[in-house]
Amino acid sequence: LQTSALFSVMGMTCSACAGSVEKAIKRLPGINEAVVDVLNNRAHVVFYPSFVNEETIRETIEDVGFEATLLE
Ligand code: 9UX
Repeated sequence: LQTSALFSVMGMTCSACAGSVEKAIKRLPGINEAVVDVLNNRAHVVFYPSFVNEETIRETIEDVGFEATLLE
């Protein structure tokens, strides 16, 4: 079964930023979809919780250089 998470991502100033966040998330195991919205500072991720969890995704976004908070 898959689940989804919504993150606040602060510090993205261009669409290439959003692209690099999406790419990093999609490199993780168990990711079905990642959509990063630079205008609204959000990342929506659909994933399989047996392979990856919210905190790993959050830390991955931070590793790219942005401040990420799990919203829901
Ligand atoms: Mo976006 Mo470019 O914030 O280096 S500005 S990727």
